[in-house]
Amino acid sequence: MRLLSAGVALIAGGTAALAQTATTAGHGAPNPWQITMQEPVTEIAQNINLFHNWLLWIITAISLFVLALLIYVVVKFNERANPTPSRTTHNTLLEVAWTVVPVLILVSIAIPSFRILRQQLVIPQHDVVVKATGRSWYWEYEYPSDQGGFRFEQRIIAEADDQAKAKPGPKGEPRLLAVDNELVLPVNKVVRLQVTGGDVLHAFAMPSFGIKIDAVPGRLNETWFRAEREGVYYGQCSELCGQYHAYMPIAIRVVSEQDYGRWLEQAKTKFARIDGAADVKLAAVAR
Ligand SMILES: [Cu+2]
Repeated sequence: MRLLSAGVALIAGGTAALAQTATTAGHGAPNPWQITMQEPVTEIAQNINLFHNWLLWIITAISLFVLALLIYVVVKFNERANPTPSRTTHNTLLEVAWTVVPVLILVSIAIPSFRILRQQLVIPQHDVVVKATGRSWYWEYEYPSDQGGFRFEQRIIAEADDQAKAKPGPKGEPRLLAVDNELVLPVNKVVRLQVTGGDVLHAFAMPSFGIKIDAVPGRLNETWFRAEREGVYYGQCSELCGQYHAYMPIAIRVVSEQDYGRWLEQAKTKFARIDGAADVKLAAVAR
């Protein structure tokens, strides 16, 4: 009985802790003991969640159906229950059914799958453009000339000499996800995200936005998002890229339009300009 009440207290405590983490950590990071997907904050992430749940129904139904068939066969057609085996080799109706039904199931998976893929890759009229470059082992962001014209690096918070010794951020940001410079973007605006690799393959992944896109050297991949809630959202490099692959997190702070304007003004003076560098490169090409 004592064990039972201790168990109940543990579960209640765990639920309270979970609720507390959910409110303090915002919507953009995994919670302890979480088994569902991260809370979606874009329309695409919501559609991915719905698609995931639809697939769960389908695979559950198929698994139960196959299990029922197996049990039926074991019980009905074992040697004892069925001493004279049937010599049937073909059944046209059955063969048509087991071809047509799986085709219909696959079509019901393919339609929402391709719809989401199209939604991710066909970019609507954008408000902001940001270029993310994956490097070993950090991210670099560029706001092009008409959006501010600066660039900065985003690195994990760690002991100065060792990336692998990741620390929680100064404001209690989660270890392994806390970064020095967050990527700041406005809420409810279409952000066009350009992704490339600076040295080897990386991948830009942000679960609560429904984004995972490869960062390939020499190639510019594009996608987009419109975050519907302010907050700090965390993601990670999702393509094995070398020794410190696990230590190049992504942090996006989504803020109101006014706060974004204020941050842009500061960022223009704080970070390195790219306008000059771009002009020099163009001049070199012209020559
Ligand atoms: Cu990586």
